[in-house]
Amino acid sequence: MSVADTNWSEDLARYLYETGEDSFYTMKYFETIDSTNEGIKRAAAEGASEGLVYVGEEQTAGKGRLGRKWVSPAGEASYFSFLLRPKFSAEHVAPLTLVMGLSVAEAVQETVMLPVEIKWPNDIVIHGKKICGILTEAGLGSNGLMDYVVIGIGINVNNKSFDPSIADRATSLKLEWGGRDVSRALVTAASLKYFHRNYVKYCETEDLSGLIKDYNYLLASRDKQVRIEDPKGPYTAISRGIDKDGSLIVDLPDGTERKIATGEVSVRGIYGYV
Ligand code: BT5
Repeated sequence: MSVADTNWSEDLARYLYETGEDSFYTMKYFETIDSTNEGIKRAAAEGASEGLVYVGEEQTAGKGRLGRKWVSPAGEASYFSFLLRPKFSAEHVAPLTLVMGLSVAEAVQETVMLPVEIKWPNDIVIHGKKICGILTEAGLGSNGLMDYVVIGIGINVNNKSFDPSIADRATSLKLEWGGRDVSRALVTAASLKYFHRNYVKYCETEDLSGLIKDYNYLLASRDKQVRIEDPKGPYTAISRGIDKDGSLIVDLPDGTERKIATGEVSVRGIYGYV
């Protein structure tokens, strides 16, 4: 099967239609955009509805977390962001990044025969290298509920090489899959499909209870030793998986359990990035 994807936005629109996901998502494609997250935020300010998806062939100012940069050349990868208008309060927003991570991992599993894993909280890795980054941003309404949430995803699909500054930790589906081309439209449509499914589950309880099992199954560090880069001093522990709010539960050497909140510290495998 050929998966050449020169008209990939048309293919993406078709896959969303064929899976019925066009009832939730409305897609808009840009040859070039500063950042799909910024684009969705602008649309949100103008009153756009939940489910609006911006897809960029190229981003001129792709963003990571904490002001970091997301390398976003044209022609190889998938960059997309979408708008949610959740009816819950701010504390329920952070775990949505984990919901998205799980959804991308499921989509990658469906698209290629590769051992995909999640590096807590939200990096998707294959053979120990990062293939996807997720950036969630939110704005609060005057009533204390969320006005909007934007989830932005960058998936390295057909990248053949990476800038030396990230080459040791970044990879693409193509590089890991013996040089085969992978359809950007398929993996993007599948990510949106799984997110929609998982988001419905998330909204039932407003936490991860219905998704913990699926998430922990794909967690790279599960039952392995990890190094916790605590500002008070690093320590090692055994990772046991997440709980319903997305915290990582670890067992300390003295047998006690500790809960690590997302964003609090970084957790690494003891032999490298994962
Ligand atoms: C992330 O940040 O992983 C979130 C990235 C989100 C990107 C998407 S693309 C669509 C949407 N629009 C945007 O503007 N952003 C979102 P963080 O965990 O902070 O990781 C950033 C770090 O990953 C950088 O400092 C680099 O070390 C590395 N990096 C940069 N570009 C990369 C790439 N293409 N592949 C793998 N690693 C990369």
